[in-house]
Formats: sequence, structure tokens, C-alpha cells
Amino acid sequence: MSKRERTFVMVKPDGVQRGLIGEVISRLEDRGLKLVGAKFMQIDDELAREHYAEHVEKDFFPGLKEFITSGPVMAMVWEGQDATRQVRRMMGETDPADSAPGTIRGDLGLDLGRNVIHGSDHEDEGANEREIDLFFDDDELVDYDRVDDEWLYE
Ligand code: DAT
Ligand code: MG
Repeated sequence: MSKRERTFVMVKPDGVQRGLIGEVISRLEDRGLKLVGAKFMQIDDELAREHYAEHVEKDFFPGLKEFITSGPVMAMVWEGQDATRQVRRMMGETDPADSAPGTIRGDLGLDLGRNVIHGSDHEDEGANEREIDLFFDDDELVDYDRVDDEWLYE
């Protein structure tokens, strides 16, 4: 059994503008993941540079920074068994055009630069903890049991 862990998820400005916050939350809740933190906020240039540090030198970064700071986002922390990898599987590929129907990006988007959702990269060791720390203080995350826990996990 994989371990229970926390992962950082964000509905990006396009998802907020298109009224898809609820849709994204519903999919994660239905899967059995547990919401442990949420913050509706706007990202500034400095946070954009920190969050996307691995992309700062890339050609597409100016456009990415412009987009991610352009309006509010819904930043969240979700917890569950193998959560980081499972959220990435639910998201689909980076480009919605390559994402299978049934995935969030495959069902809700069409364009690489407007792909609705961010989730920590499970192949980047520690990305989940790094991103959670960047967006949330410890006291903004809530420890609690959900009543369906014993029906979700053997
Ligand atoms: P992901 O969001 O799937 O983790 P990533 O970390 O490689 O993808 O890139 C971060 C975001 O940057 C991605 O969601 C959309 C944008 N992006 C990535 N590659 C791009 C490219 N070649 N051109 C334009 N935007 C790109
Ligand atoms: Mg990434």
C-alpha cells in the first residue's frame, strides 16, 4: 500500500474565470481525496517566479508568468493514498490536446497555455512539500478524519 501524503493543487486563472473550481473540487472529492487546505488568492510576480523556478529561463516563461498572475487562483492541499501521482493521472498531460478524455485537462481544456489546473509533479522528489510550503503556513492546513475513511481504505 502506498503512503498517505499531501499534494499541492491549484485551479489556474482560466479555470476560475470559466467557473470550473467546483468541477475540479468535485472530481478530487469523488475520488476520495481529502481537502486539508484552501486559499483563494492572486499570485504576484515573485511567487510566480518561485513556484515556476524550474521554468524561469524558458522561452514560454514570460507568457506563463503573465497568465498565472492575471487573475485569482484557487490554491489547495489534498491528502490521500499516493495523492501526488493520482492527482497527476487525473489531470492528464501538460497539453490538454494530448490529454485523454476523462482527465481534467482532457475534458475541460484545449490549449497548452490554458490548461486549467496545476498539480505537484510526482516525478520531482519533494515538489509536493516545496509547493505546499510556498503557498501555505502550517497552521493553515487542517488535520481531521473524514467519516468515509474506513470505506475508502482497506
Ligand atoms: P505541468 O503543468 O503539467 O506540470 P510543466 O511543469 O512542464 O507542466 O509546465 C508548467 C506550465 O507551463 C504548464 O502547465 C503550461 C506551461 N507550459 C509548459 N510547457 C510549455 C510550452 N512549451 N509552451 C507554453 N507553455 C508551456
Ligand atoms: Mg510542472
